[in-house]
Amino acid sequence: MTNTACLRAFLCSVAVSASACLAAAAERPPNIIIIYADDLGYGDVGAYGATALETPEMDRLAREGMRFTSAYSTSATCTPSRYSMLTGEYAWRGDGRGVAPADAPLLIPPGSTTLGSILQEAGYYTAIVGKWHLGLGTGNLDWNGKIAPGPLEVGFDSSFIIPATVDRVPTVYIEGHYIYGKDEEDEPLRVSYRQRIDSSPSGQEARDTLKMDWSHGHNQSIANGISRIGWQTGAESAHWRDEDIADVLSSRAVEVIENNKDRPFFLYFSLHDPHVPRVPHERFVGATDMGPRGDVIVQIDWCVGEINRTLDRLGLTENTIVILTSDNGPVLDDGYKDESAERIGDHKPAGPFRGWKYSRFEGGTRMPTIIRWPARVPAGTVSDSIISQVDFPATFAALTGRELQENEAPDSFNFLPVLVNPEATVREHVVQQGIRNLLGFRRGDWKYHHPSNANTTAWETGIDLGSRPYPQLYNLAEDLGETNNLAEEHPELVEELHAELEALRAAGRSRP
Ligand code: NG6
Ligand code: CA
Repeated sequence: MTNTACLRAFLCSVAVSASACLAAAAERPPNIIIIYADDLGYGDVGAYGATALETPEMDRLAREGMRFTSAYSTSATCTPSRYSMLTGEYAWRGDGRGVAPADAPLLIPPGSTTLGSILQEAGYYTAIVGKWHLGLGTGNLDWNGKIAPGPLEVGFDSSFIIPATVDRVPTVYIEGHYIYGKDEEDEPLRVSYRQRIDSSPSGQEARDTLKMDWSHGHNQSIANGISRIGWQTGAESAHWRDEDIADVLSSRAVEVIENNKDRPFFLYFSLHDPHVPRVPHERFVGATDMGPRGDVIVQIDWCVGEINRTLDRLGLTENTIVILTSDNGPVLDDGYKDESAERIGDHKPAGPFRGWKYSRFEGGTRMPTIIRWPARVPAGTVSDSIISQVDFPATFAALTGRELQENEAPDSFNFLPVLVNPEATVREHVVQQGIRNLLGFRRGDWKYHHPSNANTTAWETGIDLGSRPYPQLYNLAEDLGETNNLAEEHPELVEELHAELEALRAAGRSRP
């Protein structure tokens, strides 16, 4: 079948009437935009119950689309979640896919099947704007030459990225294969996470000059008055101003949409907020009573609004799939003194769940997730079906009529059926990865944590990762907060879930 015929078959199978089916046949494939927040929690969004801040643009997506209560990132940190979302393979299947420094070699081998390559094959223009955090180059990266391989070698036609995180050096954007905005006379950029290469004072030494003080880590090179993880020198003309990152990324995202309004496009809009350092633009300072963490969530909402307004203006809203979600759970103090804990009040960043970023408790990976596609997805619906971000490749492959080979996207399930029927079940189980190799396994309403002797707190954050030397078993139907360990009452179930997790680990795949 051709791509168009396939799309037509899917649309017809879900269309309610023959005339809708005919209309669908004439339609071009939907545009796809993933708005990926960084460390945004389930409880941080109005549509998920937040009242301490307002998120009208995200709430609009929920009103006009489907809101998920059991949608997961694969992991409780950034790098593995993004790896899984783009490749359709659980990141814990391989080594070296934990939180990556900016100069880690590219984690996705060039030429792999990725979400981007699948959509390229289907004729989409594919773009990434924002945080990458999956490594660049092949080791010993020269930041002043051609920076490759990177996004352009794994499925993106254009790329404007923050290489790792904003709290890590280098503090420059990369456009295509090159540093963006560096004056030619400026000193070359050098980066090291191992040794000091910088003669200017560090965040440790010049602590009293900092715009935002650090609380743990984050005390090496200073840029824009904020000290970071790692050392850098040179390329000062290219340094970003943290206050402008949301504006810069949004204007790039809007440009991608405008430039491609006449053909199908996929935009991976990967925000920095509300990750640390939390530095809202001046116009958002004081937008909430919660300090910078609340203010940058309002700033995210503005970014979502930029997408909404652009789609409306260009008449693209109806046939664009917009997915709003986050890469891992929330965190308060993640290394800077930004009053996030002191001013939290009654706000519950992880909603009803136990655990935070880094943790295999639900709060680490159960993500606010809204999918709007006015042409197909019923408005104002809520789905409790289990889906995961690792499902994006299979879902969009199905949408474009591409069959996946057995070795492609081996953990990815097609969730198109849920988009037209919120009660459909497409996966019975999902694996949740915390740091320190801690895995959680949800099947139906049961959540199993395998026993582990790993240290249970994440650095100075004090976050409970869920590590215990004995098994844990929770019934999420009555205990969303994972407080009542039923492992001793149900030893047979513990054994069954343990065996199932081990089997899908050994099989190298979990899609049947
Ligand atoms: C940790 C950092 C944290 C954050 C995280 C990555 C320390 C003590 N903590 O190592 O601040 O940068 O890595 O976050 O350095 S993530 O969302 O990109 O995974
Ligand atoms: Ca993150």
